[in-house]
Amino acid sequence: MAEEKVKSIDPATIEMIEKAAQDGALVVFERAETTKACPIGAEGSCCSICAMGPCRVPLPRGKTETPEQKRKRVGVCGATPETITARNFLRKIAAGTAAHSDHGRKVTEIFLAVAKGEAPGFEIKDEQKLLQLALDLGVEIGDRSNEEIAIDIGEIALKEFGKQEGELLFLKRAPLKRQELWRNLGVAPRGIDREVVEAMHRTNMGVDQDYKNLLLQGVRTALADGWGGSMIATELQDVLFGTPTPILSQINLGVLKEDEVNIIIHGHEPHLAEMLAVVTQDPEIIEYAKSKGAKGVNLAGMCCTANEILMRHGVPIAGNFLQQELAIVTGAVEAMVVDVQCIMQGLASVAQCYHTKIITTDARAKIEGTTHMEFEEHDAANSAKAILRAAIDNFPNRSKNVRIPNYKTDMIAGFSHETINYLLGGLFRASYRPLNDNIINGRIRGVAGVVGCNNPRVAHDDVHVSMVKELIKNDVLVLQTGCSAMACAKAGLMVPEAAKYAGEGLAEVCETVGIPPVLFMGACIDNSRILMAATAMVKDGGLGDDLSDLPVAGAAPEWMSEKAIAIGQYFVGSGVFTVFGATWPTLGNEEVTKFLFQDMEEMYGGKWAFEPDPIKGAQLMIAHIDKKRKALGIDKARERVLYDMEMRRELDKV
Ligand code: XCC
Repeated sequence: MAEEKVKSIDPATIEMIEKAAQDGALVVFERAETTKACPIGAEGSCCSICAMGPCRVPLPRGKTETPEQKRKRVGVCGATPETITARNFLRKIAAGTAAHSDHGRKVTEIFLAVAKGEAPGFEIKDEQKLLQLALDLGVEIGDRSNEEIAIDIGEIALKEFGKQEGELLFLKRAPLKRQELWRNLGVAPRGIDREVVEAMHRTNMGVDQDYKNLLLQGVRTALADGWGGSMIATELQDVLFGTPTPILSQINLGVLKEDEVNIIIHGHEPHLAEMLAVVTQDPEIIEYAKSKGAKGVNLAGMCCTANEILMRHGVPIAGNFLQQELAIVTGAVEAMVVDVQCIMQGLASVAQCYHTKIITTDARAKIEGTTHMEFEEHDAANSAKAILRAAIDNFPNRSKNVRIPNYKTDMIAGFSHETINYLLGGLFRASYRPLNDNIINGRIRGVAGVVGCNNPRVAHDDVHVSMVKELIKNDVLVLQTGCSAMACAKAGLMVPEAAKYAGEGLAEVCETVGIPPVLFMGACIDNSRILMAATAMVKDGGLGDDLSDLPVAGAAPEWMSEKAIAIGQYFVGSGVFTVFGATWPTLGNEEVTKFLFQDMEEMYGGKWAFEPDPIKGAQLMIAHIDKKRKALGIDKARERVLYDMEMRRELDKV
């Protein structure tokens, strides 16, 4: 008998998959078994761009292809497999960039409304960051009010989306050498929307039919995400809702409460979640919950919205992407409140087996068969209260079929780029110097960003956790966002005691500074924080003069969303070696794959790799880090790290 595939390493997930089966609820883990991935689409060899097809041009497996056969392996229009694969890849980047950037645009609109006094209930929380942004963007400070400054910043930010010429303003934050490289290659993005539109145009039938040229636009579009839409979102959210600082919380389905109204906020944009976090505390709401027989209201997050309110308020997280339906399976969730992105339509069908109300709140994302209550940011508190009341009204409908898995793990989150700066350098001399010094002296071998989704094609959380453990064991400090961060938080890697999993050098630094070896940096949009942290390392000196010189690497070992491809591409375009697991969407074409996996390194100093085995993936990253250490001339330092008393005392001064 064939061995049954491990679905998850998370016991709460396993328990709820079993309950779902008993209750007759069809969840993603089961659908992934019945709906097999299309092998031709998975490797990027299917073109559905026009109605002469869809055309399928897969590699003939196991046979050597003659030049004549290769000449005939084309679409009806004559598009070569290279063009088809590259077009598909670019479209993923465009979609991912559009998603992050439309989030950024929405935040900018709210930011402007707050500055103009048109969104009561919200206010500018981080004045220091506001002023820093004003300096970065050339906005006059003088004796103007925060609101006046914010209006100028908001208007400049909004223009970045529709700008037609020049280049995105935040590109100037990158190391000078990187900026030059982008300009020389012609990939400095002009305006965010413009790059997405051009990507869609160029991949339309009969336009750009040179795969290298298509992939060039791929980098330009992705950079408009990382150094554009995503960075604008993170920066303005921090000003509006506060820049995260370390905060203790808990994660996993065990954060749901038997005797309270459980509301899960799921999706990506933080404004509704922010307001819900505030009005959940309102005595009037708590009284209302009590009038329905509940002890109170329990708010918990899911996916990236969870990361946003975790980072700023310590609101507990119910789970990551693959747990969204399972939260409903507990039978204890009165409402799942969703906005945009990563929201499975399967929620609607699972909710039919329980009493849970699925409430959509954004005009851009409705789901058939669910309740729509649009969030009105100009009347945010009342809008949020109406949603809460609808959830509370549903509490008496809860059946006896409730089982909350008894699993939750402590974690520390809130490591913004600014916080890392303070933690390492101290409040009065905030700096990345101690990090750079510890990299140079070899206690820390390098830094890895491990990010991205869950994918039911691989064992849930296992790939993230195995990769991250391997990295920290080898003295690589890990920065995390998204569902990957949640996987490792559930596995207990986000507390200082996790230093026991780290190599000796990394463990010493963590113990001295008082940080975990794995740092939770926020939502996927906050991968821009990792770009800023890496840039700060370059600017601090001693580790080369470009991002591509740093001993760093990136990974998204369980990715599934197009957004992950956009993120990976802006890291590669910024000079970072980036490893993806699970599946890879160009494997059907050797030339395109070779270009991404090898040739890009010569152009950008960064390149892609695909490795589904997490340990091998981590080893590729470590080998890359060692290669960079050698190029910097600091490879010998690690051999000398013997931790005598003098060195320990020096470390204590950090
Ligand atoms: Fe979505 Fe952002 Fe992926 Fe998780 S990591 S599945 S994109 S929630 Ni962003």
